[in-house]
Amino acid sequence: MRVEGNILVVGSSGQIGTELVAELRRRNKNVQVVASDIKPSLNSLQVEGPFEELDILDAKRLREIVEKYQVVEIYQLAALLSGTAEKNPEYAWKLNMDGLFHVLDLAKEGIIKKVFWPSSIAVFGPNTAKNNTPQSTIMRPTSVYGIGKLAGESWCEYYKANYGVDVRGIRYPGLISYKSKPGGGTTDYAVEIFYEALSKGRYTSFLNQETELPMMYMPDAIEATIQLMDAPVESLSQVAYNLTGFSFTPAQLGAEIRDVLPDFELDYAPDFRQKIANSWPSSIDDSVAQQDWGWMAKYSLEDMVKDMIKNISAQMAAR
Ligand code: NAD
Ligand code: AKB
Repeated sequence: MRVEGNILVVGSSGQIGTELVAELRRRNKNVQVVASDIKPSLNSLQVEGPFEELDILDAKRLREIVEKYQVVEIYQLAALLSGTAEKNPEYAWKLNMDGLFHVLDLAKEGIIKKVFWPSSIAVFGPNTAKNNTPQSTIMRPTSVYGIGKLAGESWCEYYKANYGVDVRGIRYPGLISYKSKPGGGTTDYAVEIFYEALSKGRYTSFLNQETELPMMYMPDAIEATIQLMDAPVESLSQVAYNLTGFSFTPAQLGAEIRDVLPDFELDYAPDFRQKIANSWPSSIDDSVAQQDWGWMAKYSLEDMVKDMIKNISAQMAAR
């Protein structure tokens, strides 16, 4: 894998960071992959390698860490996700935007050579075509989280066009994983359901049965992130790429789980996250990512369900 200096992952104790740090360390034995978060996690401390406590709102401390480790590449993952952001819009805007600026400004100075900043399907809104949503279309997000992601994408384009910053991103769909729990998003039900199915045999979904959303299994998301960061800069036409694995509704996911656990029971009690989900696409067209950097997801819905049940069962048995 191509990396010309040390790497910093900000927000490393979260759902993506936990797995990304481990995979970056596995693939880059010749460089230091520094994990950092406002809070350490058992996972990040267990994975061998440096960890620094960092509040991304503290630009001075960020610079100190970058200088200490001679970092040239930053993955800026620290954020409030859609559900949590809706409960605290002012702080969500501050964290999600200022965190990005602190990293982009180091890249503008030339200290950082490459930045990864994740966007989301939340950039789309209720006026966007729901099915097979294209890369470029009407956006107009209605959640505070989505407004921040769209503004962030525009700032990334601005820094790229005006200061030559190499910044890359993915509009991740809902991510499903078992190594670390999700951090307060609208798609979190699709992870919680597995833990409850295996521990209680039943689950109450906070989204209604017909809410279809785009999703992806975490191994594909990690692979995509690393592939995008490895792609030649000349091949990239976007700062934030549409990406998808598969789409399903809570009812369809329940039926897949029932294929493995026939007694599983599912009911529905939609809460405030239903409104957010209703404003997002049902399925995503990721053909631009396929064309620009050869993206292709590996996991199907059925593969993901079997793998989640196998791994969470093993975790529970080991307790
Ligand atoms: P997460 O909530 O699981 O992790 C975020 C991490 O950031 C947490 O460990 C938290 O402690 C840390 N953090 C919070 N405030 C911080 C601060 N001030 N300074 C430093 N660290 C701080 O989130 P995630 O799911 O890993 O998402 C990472 C990024 O990917 C976010 O930008 C999110 O919007 C984006 N994304 C995630 C998904 C998904 O389904 N997980 C989908 C689309 C986009
Ligand atoms: C969330 O639900 O907030 C995230 C996302 C799709 O951005 N999982």
